[in-house]
Amino acid sequence: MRRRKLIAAAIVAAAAAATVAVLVPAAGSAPRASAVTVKVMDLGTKYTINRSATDTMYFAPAVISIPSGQTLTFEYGGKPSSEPHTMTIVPQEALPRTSAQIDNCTVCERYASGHLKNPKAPPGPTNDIAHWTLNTGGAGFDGPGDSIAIEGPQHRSITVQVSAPAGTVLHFICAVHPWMQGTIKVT
Ligand SMILES: [Cu+2]
Repeated sequence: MRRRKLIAAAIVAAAAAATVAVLVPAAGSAPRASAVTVKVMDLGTKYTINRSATDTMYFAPAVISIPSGQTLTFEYGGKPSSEPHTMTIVPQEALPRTSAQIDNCTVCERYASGHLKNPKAPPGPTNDIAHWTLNTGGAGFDGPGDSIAIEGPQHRSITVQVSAPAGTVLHFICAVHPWMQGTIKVT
């Protein structure tokens, strides 16, 4: 699915693992849950001549806490670019860790190719994202195979309900840029 070539010799894991506070106290009642937004930050590519290229794209925040049943919005931070991104739930043990695994992200293909117009063909200009939400299991984000995508100004934002029960920890990845990874803690 990847668009910008993974030419990076050195990939900066820029995922600042900040945790978002999701409980907003309401006057005279128990704390009230609020929705959460995850943005894609894209600080572009930095080159060091004859040395390396670093592609700086990351989820912000990469680690979120959200009450079960609340909504999660995924959108561009800043101006939407033509660079597509996904938030794809995968099993923790399937997350790519090494450069080789990231270069050849089999789990990305397995869990996110359903976004494509033709899931059986490689992504490209004639086989772009056509399905913005993939659902496996129950409705909403509750386990591997659930995935949402954004691409350009026409699809700059998408919202999904996190339906997994409290106590669940979901791991997600951008299938286009597999070094982009994060965690959803359902409370
Ligand atoms: Cu991405």
